Amino acid sequence: MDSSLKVSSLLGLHHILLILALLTGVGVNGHSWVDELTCASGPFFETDPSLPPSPGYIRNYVGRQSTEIDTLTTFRILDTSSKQPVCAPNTQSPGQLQEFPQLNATQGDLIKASYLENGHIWQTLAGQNGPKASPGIIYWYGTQNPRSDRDFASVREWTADGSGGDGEGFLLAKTDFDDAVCIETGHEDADPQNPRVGGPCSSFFRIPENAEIGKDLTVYWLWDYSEHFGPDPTYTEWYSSCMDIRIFSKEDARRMVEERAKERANGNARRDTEHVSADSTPVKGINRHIRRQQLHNERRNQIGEKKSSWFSW
Ligand SMILES: *[C@@H]1O[C@H](CO)[C@@H](O)[C@H](O)[C@H]1NC(C)=O
Ligand SMILES: [Cu+2]
Repeated sequence: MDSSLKVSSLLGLHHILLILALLTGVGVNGHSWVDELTCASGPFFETDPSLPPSPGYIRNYVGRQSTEIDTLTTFRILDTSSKQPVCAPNTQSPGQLQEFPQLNATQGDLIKASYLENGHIWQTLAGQNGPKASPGIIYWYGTQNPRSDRDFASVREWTADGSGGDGEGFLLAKTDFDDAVCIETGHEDADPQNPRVGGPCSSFFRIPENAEIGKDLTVYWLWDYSEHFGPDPTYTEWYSSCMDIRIFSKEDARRMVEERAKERANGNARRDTEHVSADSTPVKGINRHIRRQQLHNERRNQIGEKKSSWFSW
């Protein structure tokens, strides 16, 4: 209780800072990290678009309301040696703020991760990083043998069949950072051949079919941005996000989804939440404020254009 109260008041301060930031026109911007995780298949996949999604989050995620999200969440890796921890100091062990729980999933589920490109794509398209620059590649790795001292180099040795390196984990997927759809809001025309949708980018991976039920799957998002300024073997720039996904049996998952549907039907969903934090109303208010602001910016930037879109963070 004590620590959750502290967290609430801390977030309260962040809200005030965010309002100040919005009023003074300073954006919450920065690098890239995984903001949200959702199931794109399986029992937890929300097929009803009218229901609010309940995403899961990376370890110790602080929320986009936090003006410090960039410094707290960006973890830049400049040294790929075996001494380099794969996770940021505050995410080396499992842990979540109450408002930002971990994702729940079942064996074989497709997982969708969202992240903001924050200029890494549109600036590359605009040629600002040099003619051969690339937004890079995302690698997804998973293990059910988590270690707080897990180092970057040992993760990179893992392979899709699990035989690589120390054999404790798997390469789950490899995708382009640029999903060819997303772009930072306001830059929808950055690629004239391929008009973009303003908002988050997506990358997908699958939970292994043989993941152990009742145990977390620890997942590492590793973004190789070493071609930030074009190919250069002497230049290293990687980023990581670390997360835990709880693996449920299909039966338990279906039961949980049914429970939730019942609670909703009874109108109890909100009241049932264990402790609604004191500042949950400001969160909603700020989200509405951001939405209005984004909508306003979109309209101003894209007046008369059909493909206008905006996203609500
Ligand atoms: C996952 O399940 C736990 C209960 O076991 C719940 O507290 C948490 O909110 C769930 N996460 C999501 C993203 O729904
Ligand atoms: Cu960056």
